[in-house]
Amino acid sequence: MEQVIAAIGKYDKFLITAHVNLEGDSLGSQLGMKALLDSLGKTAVIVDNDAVPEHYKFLPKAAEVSNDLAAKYDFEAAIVLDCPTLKRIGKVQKLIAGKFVINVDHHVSNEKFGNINWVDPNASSAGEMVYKIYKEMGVKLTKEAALALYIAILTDTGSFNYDNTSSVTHEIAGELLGYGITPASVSESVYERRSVADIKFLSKVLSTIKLNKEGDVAYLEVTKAMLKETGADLIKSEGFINYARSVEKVKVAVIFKEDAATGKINVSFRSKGEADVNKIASFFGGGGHVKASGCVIEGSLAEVERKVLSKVDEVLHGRSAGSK
Ligand SMILES: [Mn+2]
Repeated sequence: MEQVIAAIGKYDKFLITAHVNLEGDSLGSQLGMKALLDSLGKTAVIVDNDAVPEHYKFLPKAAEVSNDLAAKYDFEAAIVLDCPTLKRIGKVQKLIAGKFVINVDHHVSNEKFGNINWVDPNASSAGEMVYKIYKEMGVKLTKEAALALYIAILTDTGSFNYDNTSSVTHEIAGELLGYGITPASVSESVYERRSVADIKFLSKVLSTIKLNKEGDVAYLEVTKAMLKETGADLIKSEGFINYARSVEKVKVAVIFKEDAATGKINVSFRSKGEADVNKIASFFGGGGHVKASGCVIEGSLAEVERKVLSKVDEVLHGRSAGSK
């Protein structure tokens, strides 16, 4: 963290970015970081590969996130938040090529791609790490920054349910609430603004649930057809995997999503108990956390499912791929 603070002191103009498919932590940590740099009188711009999802547009300053990847940005250093690999920032990679890179992340699979790397897998979220920078530098939070960081922590801890939630997480959240944030209204804004199309989409995805023979792996499918039939957006399937994880005796939950934009299959993993799903995702070129990870695989849905489920089985039951 000291190196990050030194770099923040040394440079004046920053570009902030985070991973593709923005969610609560990537967005909240970026907005929190921008507010910090603004408070210090620095210049900072947030540039992301993807647009801010509809249910996060209520965040103050969310409209300032730029998706213009063709524009010229004047900056000396790039701050990359919540990203295990540089590839995860998508097309923003081109914009920051050759620049000084400050990598702040909590993924255990982080590849330390920056000139400075502060990676803390014990942090609940990148938002929590940004909060720690505020504290260490003695910078006062604004209400807007507190809200952004609260959302980062709230969403990455599954509303304080996952085991990355500690007493420290609650202490930080408690302090953030002191800035006049009401948890009920935040929760309503983030989680309770689904459309009927979203619910129909959810019902289609849930109806695909299957278990392996042992009953310790549950998996779901999202097909292009479901999106077409319901008019829902792929991003709305964020969190569906938790239904698979919630099945009794399940140790690993998997969701397979056909991505029409890339023609590939997005695979997400969640684990309950001891299983390390970062290892499984890493095997397929992805990564993440011990209990939550993901990867992108080329191939048909059926083909990818077979490969991945066989690997999960191997990790859980020690059988080699291909055997019954
Ligand atoms: Mn995160």
